[in-house]
Amino acid sequence: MDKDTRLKLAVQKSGRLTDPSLDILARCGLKLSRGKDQLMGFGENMPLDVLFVRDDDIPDLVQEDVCDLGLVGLNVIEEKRLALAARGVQANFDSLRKLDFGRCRLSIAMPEGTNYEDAGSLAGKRIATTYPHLLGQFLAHHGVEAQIVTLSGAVEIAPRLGRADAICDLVSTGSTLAANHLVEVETVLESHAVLIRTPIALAPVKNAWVERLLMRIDGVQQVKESKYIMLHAPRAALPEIRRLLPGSESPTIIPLEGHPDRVAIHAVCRENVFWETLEGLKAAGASALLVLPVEKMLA
Ligand code: PRT
Ligand code: ZN
Repeated sequence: MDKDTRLKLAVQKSGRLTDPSLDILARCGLKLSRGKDQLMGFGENMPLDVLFVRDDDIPDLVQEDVCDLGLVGLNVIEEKRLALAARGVQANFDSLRKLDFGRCRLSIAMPEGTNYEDAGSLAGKRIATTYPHLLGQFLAHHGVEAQIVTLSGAVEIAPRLGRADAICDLVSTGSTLAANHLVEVETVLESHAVLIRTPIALAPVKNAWVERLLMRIDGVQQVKESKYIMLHAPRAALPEIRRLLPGSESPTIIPLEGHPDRVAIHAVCRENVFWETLEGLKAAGASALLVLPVEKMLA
């Protein structure tokens, strides 16, 4: 019964994606109560339960239809897709949404001072990684033959230990590479978190909730930077004002009682409104400027 009516979503139990995943779900309106074992979260106000697992297990859980949905890094998904393909198995997960967290890149890095021109410079080198399939695809794409040294972690110290000449690992700020005297030479994959789902048809109730969740995620992601701006301006300055409003489509223009040559303008700006923009608007004749955060948006 439950299997047919409640969605099951896999989320990383404890790691970089945990807080932003729970945050986006909360912003989508989900109230979760977590049991003592902390392995399951029960959706109190939506038929959606969260299963907390290691990120590497998320594609498998969706693949095996244990979970309907998963929140995981594109790097994990793409590595898994290639690993399955290598075994002649088709990946059973569809990407539904790109999410605006978990940003990083899978890069190849070499010790400082190494001569590097292009991918050809990797020929014959030993490259340590936890992403052998993505690295293999990159090398094949560039027609380079190199030795892939598959490790389960601590990739960044492999060159110092003499186990590799280069590494292929995730980078976000670059400080881990710098601390290990490594420099990035190639980007293999630009990554971010994604929402995946099973391609298997879901019961209509569940499907309807997936659609609702997606609409809410879109709303949440759109409003992040959005601002609602209100101002007064001379009618004659309208074209200039519209040009200055960042990312706004069609502002609402309201006549001002007793001031035929002035109007009030209300607009949603899809980008942040900086002081510089406000100063520009003021210089164009605007007054009574007010910028408000947007909490929810539904197109
Ligand atoms: O226990 P579990 O298996 O669930 O967690 P995990 O240790 O495998 O994953 P975790 O929490 O480290 O990362 C989860 C996901 O976050 C990854 O799959 C990526 O999609 C994403 N992500 C974003 C990152 C990073 N940024 C990142 N910087 N994952 C790992 N790193 C590591 C990287 O491997 C390197 O060791 O951080 C170091 C580099 O960081 P900088 O900032 O020094 O460049
Ligand atoms: Zn992991």
